[in-house]
Amino acid sequence: MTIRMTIAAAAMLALCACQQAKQTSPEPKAEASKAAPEGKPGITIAGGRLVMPAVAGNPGAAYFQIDNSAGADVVLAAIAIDGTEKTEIHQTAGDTMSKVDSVEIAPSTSIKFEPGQLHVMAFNLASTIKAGGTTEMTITFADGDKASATLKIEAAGGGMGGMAH
Ligand SMILES: [Cu+2]
Repeated sequence: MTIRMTIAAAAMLALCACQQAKQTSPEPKAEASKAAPEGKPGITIAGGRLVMPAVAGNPGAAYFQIDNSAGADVVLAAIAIDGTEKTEIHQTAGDTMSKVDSVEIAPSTSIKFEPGQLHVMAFNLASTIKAGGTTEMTITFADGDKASATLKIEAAGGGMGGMAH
């Protein structure tokens, strides 16, 4: 009798522990999917465009605006663009541009990637990247979160100046 009660009590304890664990464990993160663009709470990406190089084989350049209305700093760590082999974040200063490893966006601020300033160089464009089309950009933040946005693909020299490398 005593033994049986102990086992029953242990089983109940185990059940309780299990239910508690279920309640406190965070929701699993959704898998990356092309059908459902990813978003990061408080982060808005607008005006995304990818400008084709004037000379085929040269890198293209991507521009967009990113707003941080989250209550904390977010750090943009990497950018991937469908149909490009790799990207680099660059900052233009005078006649030169240098690679930037990460971009910090303070709370309640926005940062513009634009010609002659901060921009994304996109290397080895696939033949699917054509002016008039669109492609997907996915930003990875330092905390591992991602946000994606559609980029309009524009022909070279869209009135905003070229990108000399
Ligand atoms: Cu550049």
